[in-house]
Amino acid sequence: MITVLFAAPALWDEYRDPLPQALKSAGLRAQVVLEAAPETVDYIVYAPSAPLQDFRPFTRAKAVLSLWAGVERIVGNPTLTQPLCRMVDPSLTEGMVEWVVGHALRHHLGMDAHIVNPSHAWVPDPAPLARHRPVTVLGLGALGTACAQALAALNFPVTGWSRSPKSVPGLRCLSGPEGLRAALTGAQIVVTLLPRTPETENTLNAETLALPARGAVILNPGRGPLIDDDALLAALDQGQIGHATLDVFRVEPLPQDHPFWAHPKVTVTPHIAADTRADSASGVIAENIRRAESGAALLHRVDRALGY
Ligand code: NDP
Ligand code: OXD
Repeated sequence: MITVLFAAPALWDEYRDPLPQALKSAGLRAQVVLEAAPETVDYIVYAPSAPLQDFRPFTRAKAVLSLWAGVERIVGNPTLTQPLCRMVDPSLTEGMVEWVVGHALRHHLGMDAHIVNPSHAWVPDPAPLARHRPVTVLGLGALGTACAQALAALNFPVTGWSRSPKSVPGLRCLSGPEGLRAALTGAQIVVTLLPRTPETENTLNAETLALPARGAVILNPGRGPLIDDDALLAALDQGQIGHATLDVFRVEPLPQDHPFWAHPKVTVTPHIAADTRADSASGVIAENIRRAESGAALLHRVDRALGY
């Protein structure tokens, strides 16, 4: 019998049925528990809300399986010696594609001018075709690649940027610190889907925010620290950046007195770009446990040195 410790009690109501069911469907004889003697636990399911911080007593655990894609709150935990896997799940990806495409189209089509038009102004100002609006996606991982491909399928010319070189059909792919400048220069929509690591902090700063086309739009569903808040506010006030739609922040919930809330060129969404859904995430967890039990390599393993 495999013992799976569900270390995210706040999420238990959502996972109580689908997780045991998914383990059973994967052909595993497993029990999912909220508490257990640490030395009896085979796998740990983790979320940032988990009270569990000391992984040392879990001497038998073969993996820590995160319900979140972003692992910045656990990756540096010095007590964690077990392999760490992040969440890569088709539903999460689907949700992110919908958020990114929806917000990109809002700005591309200039929808706001028609949704709020109290003076009933008749100003025919059609949007250019998507093929004339360059988009840059920073981060070409599970989420960034799917979003970039969805935007490219709508004919946006899309540039993607990653740490290591990549080749993705339909995208212009650039990489490394030297590729960032070219990736941002002239972009009219910039999407940030990088993980939070020491290297990605303030990727968008006073210098790099000057590179996109004047009036460009920033969409940040990645992590708050990818952007220097003060530099963004200055770029918005100067008109260099036309609008920022932000889903993630340095402090969440975003404090009531943060200037983003009241800024006319900022849209705040409350970290809802993509939700981990229990049904599909349970299948991902079960598949990884099945693999580990059969001696196969774990999927979506985090590189502790890289931090993602
Ligand atoms: P991945 O790990 O699959 O992809 C990360 C991408 O970022 C990779 O392309 C990677 O490059 C690139 N990258 C990492 N470091 C650097 C660097 N220093 N310079 C350039 N590129 C870099 O992550 P996901 O796509 O699954 O998720 C991305 C992030 O989205 C998560 O970390 C999380 O913060 C956020 N997220 C937000 C959600 C929300 O609701 N707002 C929901 C889920 C995730 P390479 O390909 O070379 O490794
Ligand atoms: C995640 C998130 O990382 O929801 O999964 O932000």
